[in-house]
Amino acid sequence: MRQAGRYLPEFQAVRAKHDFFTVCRTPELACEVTLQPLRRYEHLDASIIFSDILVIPQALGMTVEMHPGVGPVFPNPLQDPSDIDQLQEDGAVSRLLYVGKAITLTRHKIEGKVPLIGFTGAPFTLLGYMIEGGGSKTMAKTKDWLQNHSKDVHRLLQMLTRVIIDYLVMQVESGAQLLQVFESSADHLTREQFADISAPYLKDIRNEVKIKLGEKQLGQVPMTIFAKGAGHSLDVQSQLGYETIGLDWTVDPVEARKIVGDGITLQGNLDPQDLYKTPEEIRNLTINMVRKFGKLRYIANLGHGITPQTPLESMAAFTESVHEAL
Ligand code: 1CP
Repeated sequence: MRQAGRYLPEFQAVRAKHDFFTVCRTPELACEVTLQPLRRYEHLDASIIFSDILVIPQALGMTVEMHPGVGPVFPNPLQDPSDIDQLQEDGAVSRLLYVGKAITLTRHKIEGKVPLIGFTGAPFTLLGYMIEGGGSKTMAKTKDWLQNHSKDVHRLLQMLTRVIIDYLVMQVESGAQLLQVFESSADHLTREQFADISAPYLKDIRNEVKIKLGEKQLGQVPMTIFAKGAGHSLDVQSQLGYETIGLDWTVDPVEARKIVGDGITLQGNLDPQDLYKTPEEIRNLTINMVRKFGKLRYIANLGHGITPQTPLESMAAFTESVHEAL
């Protein structure tokens, strides 16, 4: 569950005492909030390390703040392509070792009960936040860069790709058992743009991570791509080498399966807003969802992040219904 913690009162209690990025940077706190949903809900089958995709821009030297009720804010976003030269690629992953420490501690504390997922933002999504200075409905500035500074856009995407590869390898060295790559801003891209500025980098990430894990004799871990809003490019996504493709709720599971074939796991895709319905309605929707995906090569999940006001009993209804259906 993306940003799953924020609907839990026990998470809010930790946040009342500590700034968001302090929680990310303090392995004991990151571990504690990672474990909270597992303590509350007996039917969760996996866990995702508490962190955020925006720790990478921070490690490159940018300031990122989490403003309550607003979300992430960059006081000094990239304004001009020359600002790329100020980013500190050297040593970026060494400044993210606290994520690895949180993963190792959490792996020990989970005691094998469920697997622990590591994650990263994908290059285009991170670039968008770095240029917009936070979340954006229009991505107007990013689209201006795509139009007018195409070479610099690719230069920055390449830099982010290099950092992401080493960051993911470090997460596996630290104990992550599956890696998820979030291309959350793909919904701003056309099919042509997705093929140009997202897919090639996603493919490089997958290939290089697998090569580096092999060289370090770390075995292999499955990788998931979640490209929100890129249901128009499932054929392209299925060629990237990821074991799992995450679907948002706009994609029909039966149609998706036809396009990607039988060799790839699908993940998703209940609309998070459905969790505001009654437990009985949630149960019906969930059972119907599992029926459409089928029980083979399937990871039940929401189609995007859970929203902060989601009733606690909705998550119980959702997870229980998944187990009932399986
Ligand atoms: O469930 C968990 O706690 C797991 C940790 C996790 C993950 C996987 C968090 C903690 N963030 C993320 C990923 C993340 N962060 C994504 C990719 C997934 C997605 O598409 O939602 C994105 C886009 C972000 C950026 C971000 N961080 C946003 C979205 C802003 C926007 O543009 O709309 C927000 C609201 C955050 C804050 C955040 N991150 C995580 C939590 C628990 C929160 C809530 C804020 C808080 O506690 O103050």
